[in-house]
Amino acid sequence: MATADHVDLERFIAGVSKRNPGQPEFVQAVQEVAEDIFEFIADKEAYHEYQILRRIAEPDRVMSFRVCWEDDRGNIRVQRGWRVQNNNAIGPYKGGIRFHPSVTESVLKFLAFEQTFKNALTGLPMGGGKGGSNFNPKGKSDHEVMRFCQSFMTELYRHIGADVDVPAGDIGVGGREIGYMFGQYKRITNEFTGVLTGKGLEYGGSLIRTEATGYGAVYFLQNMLKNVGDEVAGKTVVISGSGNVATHAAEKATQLGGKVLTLSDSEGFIHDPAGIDQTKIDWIKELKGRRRGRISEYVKEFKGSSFHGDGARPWGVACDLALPCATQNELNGAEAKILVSNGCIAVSEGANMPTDLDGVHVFKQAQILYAPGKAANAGGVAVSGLEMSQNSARISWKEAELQQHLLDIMAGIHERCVEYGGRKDSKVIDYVRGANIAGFKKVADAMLAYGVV
Ligand code: NDP
Ligand code: 2IT
Repeated sequence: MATADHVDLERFIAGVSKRNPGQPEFVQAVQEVAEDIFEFIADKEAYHEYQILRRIAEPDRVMSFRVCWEDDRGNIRVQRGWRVQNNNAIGPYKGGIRFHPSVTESVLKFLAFEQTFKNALTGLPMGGGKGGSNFNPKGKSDHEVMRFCQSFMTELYRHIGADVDVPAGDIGVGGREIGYMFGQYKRITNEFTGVLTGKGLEYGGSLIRTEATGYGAVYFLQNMLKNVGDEVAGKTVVISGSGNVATHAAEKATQLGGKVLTLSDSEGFIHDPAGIDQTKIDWIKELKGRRRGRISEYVKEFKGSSFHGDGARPWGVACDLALPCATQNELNGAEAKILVSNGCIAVSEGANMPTDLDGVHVFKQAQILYAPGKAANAGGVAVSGLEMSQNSARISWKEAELQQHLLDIMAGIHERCVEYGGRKDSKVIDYVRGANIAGFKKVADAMLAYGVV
């Protein structure tokens, strides 16, 4: 039945582009997934008949709202806020909130789409969502950030709930912002529920949530290397970003015996041939955290290192392992070629969609170990899922227990990728294909169970 629905990939992508004009990031994310799913579903009639891919690539709903706030000089400022609820077939919508001037509906739709597959891969019952605003927290006082967060939540609260949609942090949203937003939610609703994750430990947060994304991305790398009889110890590591994900990826890579050579921010990257060890990582955490400084300040503190400005990216520094942990499309096809030709054997994405489509094709063709963000950075949302469980049961698990859960969940995602990413004609696992198909299958089968809803 419904053979007319067997549209080819090109026509499908042309349709997605047409229905989502001016949304290149969203179209890119859908294309990357569709390239694998079309092959997988070729002989699976039910997925065609019920238009599963088409339905996953159409968010359940997108809310857009005005956010007014007053700056410290008394000026009234107007920002735009969104929540994209992509799919709740396997659990409440779940995904971060991003505050950055580059945030658009396209960026949040791509993130919510990716989140749907990522959350399915964790094995926990979470659907996919994402939200945010074009608000720029850089240079704002704590009080300005508080007023913005309160105003943002005053609109958002009506769309979320512990069993409906559970936001968390992302770029520009850390512990401070989650605290302000949770406080406002509680004030408006008079309810203390696990409506947000990434909360402070004093008010329902989970141990290791802060570390989980960066650690998880390195655990995934470790799993890929182990699968080919290799390890992190003794390897050089290039990392982009210097926020939550990047600093914790650097920390775990160092703990496992790797030598981290670079970190970056939007102004450029630092290169430290002596290696960015734990003392230096702690200094950076303080710099980028409480002091809200710039990565360029590193070279004044640590001799022998250099700063490369004008937004330069670290991919030209020769390395064995690479972890893009800053933002989307920060690694293009030409940079992917340089990494490969410099001998990089594995890439694990801490960020969401950091590699553009050309870069993905370069890594796939070179047959290096390449883990897409939806698999490699799922450790963060996985521990968010564990925070939800702890909140529902009104208990707190011990650190050792949570560390073991994180290790097991990352190993489980790796296994699912191997199961669906192996090819008869190659010994190399296609992790992109594995993640796409394993994530898709779980959501798709739940959607089939519901019929047309
Ligand atoms: P942070 O805000 O803590 O840090 C972001 C880092 O990336 C900063 O170093 C920032 O530099 C840099 N950056 C941001 N935007 C750009 C840009 N346009 N160009 C260059 N550099 C940029 O965010 P996170 O560490 O939490 O997030 C990093 C990535 O990881 C994102 O892709 C996010 O979606 C993803 N992720 C995060 C998870 C989490 O739990 N936090 C979970 C899974 C994925 P600067 O200081 O100059 O802005
Ligand atoms: O991209 C992501 O997975 C996150 N920003 C974390 C989402 C979450 O709900 O913890």
